[in-house]
Amino acid sequence: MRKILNPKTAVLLAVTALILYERNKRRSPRIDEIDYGEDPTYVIGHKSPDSDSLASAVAYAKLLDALGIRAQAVVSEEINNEARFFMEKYNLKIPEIMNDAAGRQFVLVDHSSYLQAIPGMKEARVLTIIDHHEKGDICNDKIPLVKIMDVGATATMIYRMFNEYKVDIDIDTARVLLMGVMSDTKNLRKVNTTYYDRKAYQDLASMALIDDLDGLYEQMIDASLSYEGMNDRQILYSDLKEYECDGVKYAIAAATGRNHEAMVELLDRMYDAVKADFEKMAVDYVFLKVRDAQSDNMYMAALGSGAVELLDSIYFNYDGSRYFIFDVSLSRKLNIVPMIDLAIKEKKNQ
Ligand SMILES: [Mn+2]
Repeated sequence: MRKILNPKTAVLLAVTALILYERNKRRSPRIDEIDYGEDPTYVIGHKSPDSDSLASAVAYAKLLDALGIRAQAVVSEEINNEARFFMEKYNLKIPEIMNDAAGRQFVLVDHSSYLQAIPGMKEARVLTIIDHHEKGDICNDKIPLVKIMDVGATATMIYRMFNEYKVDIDIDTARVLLMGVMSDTKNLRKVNTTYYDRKAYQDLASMALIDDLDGLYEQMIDASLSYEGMNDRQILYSDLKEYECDGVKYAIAAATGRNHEAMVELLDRMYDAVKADFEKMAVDYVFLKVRDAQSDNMYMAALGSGAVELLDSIYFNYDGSRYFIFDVSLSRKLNIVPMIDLAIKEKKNQ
């Protein structure tokens, strides 16, 4: 006797088929299934490029290349001293700077929001996003591939993709990816470090043929704290934020020195830069805060009429010459700004 499909089973099978069909439609494509068209594809990280952004862009362009896709890594601005130190130490090519995205097509690594992207990204075509931060406002359903993973470094995700696509990692790529993982996980010491980061770090270290990773990391930190090649003004503006309270405008510039001497030197150089630039800065007060990375102590200085008195009314630690001396380091946002705002208000009420 011929078996006839029971109607209930038939409906169930049809629904299952439909679900599988829909799921397959939404499945992420392989990266070599994406239509890259005729134009070159640029791979880029976020503004103020750090080691992980640089590493991810360089390595992902390599991966695309190995899969037969014409791709070029670029950076948004000059890379920082840490990344530059690493690239120069291992004779690696630093990508060109690109600062207008309009009309071009991109793979974005290590960022997914317009605030972090180079100008013109709204007028660009985004083909892929690979990131380890919160999903940003660039992400949408029209982008063929969006990969977000909660790991310590984007470089870790890209290392995993080389394995997924069975692409060999050459020594230069292993070194570059290792730089990204080391930097973003603080040599595996940062709390964001996952199992995948440790695995990537271990595997890449053996491919990179580098013996003393801890020593290398120390050198990277040292480079990041060197401010080498920067003039006084560049140091002053490298991390300066402006605030306003009751019509009083002020700026707080921050920096970190690798030890006590470096901290004092940085503060003095920034102090000179403020003296030269004070009129142009168009604020009532400028406060400087420089941390000593070795001891975690902090020095501050204050410029502008009444600025020293104001800061001393908060901390009572003015040394009478130039410095305010702290044996802890305070957060600009959490500790210093609220206290300065309070002092400004109190002064007005006197
Ligand atoms: Mn990163």
